[in-house]
Amino acid sequence: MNKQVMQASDSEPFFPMSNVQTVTLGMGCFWSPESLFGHLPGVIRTRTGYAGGTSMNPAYRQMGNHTETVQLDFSPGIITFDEILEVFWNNHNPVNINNYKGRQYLSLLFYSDDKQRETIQHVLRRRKEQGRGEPETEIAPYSGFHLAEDKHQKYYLKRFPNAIEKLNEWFPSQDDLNNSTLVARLNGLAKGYTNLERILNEMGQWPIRSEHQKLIIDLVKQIRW
Ligand code: MHO
Repeated sequence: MNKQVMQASDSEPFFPMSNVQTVTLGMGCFWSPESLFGHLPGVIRTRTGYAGGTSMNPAYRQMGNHTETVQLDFSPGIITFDEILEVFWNNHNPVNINNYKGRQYLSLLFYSDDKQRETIQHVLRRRKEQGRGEPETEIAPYSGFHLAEDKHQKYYLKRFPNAIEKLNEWFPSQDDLNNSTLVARLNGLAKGYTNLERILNEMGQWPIRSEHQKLIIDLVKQIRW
């Protein structure tokens, strides 16, 4: 593979930066939600981190009053905020994670603007009408996010050393890896939320040059799982 042909910066981000929305979610241990959301078409980037607290410089061993969260950048033309919220509430039980490990694991939802706040109210009303009750989720305006340590980013994908080795050829820095849509999808694959065929089909729709697309598809096919 010729690294000169394509650097990570040529291929990423795969989507225009305009009209990208961000949301920050707490659903318990942040490893799984990063894989869950990472597999969804329309989710552009995922990262794990600490949010919601006031203590300085939180880290995994020193979380203070922060909570494990996953932060998503998504393209609302492909996946709406409403759909993101359904995935969020359908995939954890806010009652069960409260009171467990203090504030490390909480059901949290940090919205970015008034429009997101209105959508949250709308989805909550709809779910109530459907008899799904009022979730015990702390809902608040976004107040910051502290990126978690490298080993907590794309945690399930990192269980596959050959995948990381191959991907490092294209995404040499941890930042490149963190910000990659492809790496987010493969992290979903590593946890069993999607399969290779779906990822390859979706990649066919990505707005990247066809020679780059071919090289990325070759790379993905070479990975030994
Ligand atoms: N200690 C738990 C959760 C880790 S998560 C990053 C485990 O090993 O599964 O809180």
